[in-house]
Amino acid sequence: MSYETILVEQKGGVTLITLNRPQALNALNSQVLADLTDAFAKFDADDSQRCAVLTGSEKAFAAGADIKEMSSQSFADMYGSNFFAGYDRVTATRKPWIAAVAGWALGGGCELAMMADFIIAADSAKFGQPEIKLAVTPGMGGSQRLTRAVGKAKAMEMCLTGRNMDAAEAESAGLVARVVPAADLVAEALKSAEAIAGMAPLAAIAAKEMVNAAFETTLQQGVVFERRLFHGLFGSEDQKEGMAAFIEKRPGNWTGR
Ligand code: CO8
Repeated sequence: MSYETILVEQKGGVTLITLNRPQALNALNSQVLADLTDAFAKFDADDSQRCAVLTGSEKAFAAGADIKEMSSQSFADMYGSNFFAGYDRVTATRKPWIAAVAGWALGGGCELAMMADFIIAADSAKFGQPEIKLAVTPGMGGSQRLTRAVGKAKAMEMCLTGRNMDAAEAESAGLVARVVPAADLVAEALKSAEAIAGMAPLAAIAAKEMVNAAFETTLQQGVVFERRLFHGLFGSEDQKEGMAAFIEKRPGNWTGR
């Protein structure tokens, strides 16, 4: 399947999606949204695919929503079309996916990266929510996900002043899982994705669901949700296989059942 604004490759059980609008530093226009939602839906529906990596270029993961596309829009256009609400379909992806970020991840680019299950950053990565400089605000979840990731002080400062965070600060603030040399970014992200793709698929989805529940529930509700999913995995063939494989000192052979 070929797309206008992204490249999609399958590498074993891992889908690599690369944003590909170099002339606009991967700015997110409506075509990118259409392409991404289709690619993520196909990834989620394909039983041969277990984890995805979303990346950009060396210079930019994505420099934001496309300002040229948005500039002349009216309130009625934006509100009437529920502009960019389609990204909810990306966040509804059930299988795990990783954002591999080099260069600029600004505005909607930072927000798209934060939709991932985790971010691996190149040492060149720069994260920011500069929308205030355009007399608007984050609109793809940045005020919520950035605040949950790094806390109120840094999120408020970034949203109010437009200050960027470099990779080292993003790691120490908890925005990214780890920082790697820029030259190794995609290889490192693929390595993590391959590790996830090698896990029993139902357990991987359950782990993702329960960690995400931590942001939606009280501690007690979250703990009960986790326990119920844990109990539920004992209804899977892979749980029997996984524990037998441990006892027999051999690798597990998963069926996804
Ligand atoms: N939109 C459209 N085009 C862009 C964007 C963008 N966000 N960013 C860069 N480009 C284009 C430039 O216009 C330029 O094109 P051209 O050559 O035709 O003039 C090309 O990409 C290269 O950019 P620069 O020449 O500016 O490259 P520099 O290396 O000098 O600078 C920067 C790189 C610092 C990243 C700079 O391009 C920049 O500041 N970009 C804008 C960053 C920004 O403000 N992002 C936030 C956008 S608003 C947003 O994301 C809202 C999200 C929420 C939407 C939710 C809707 C519900």
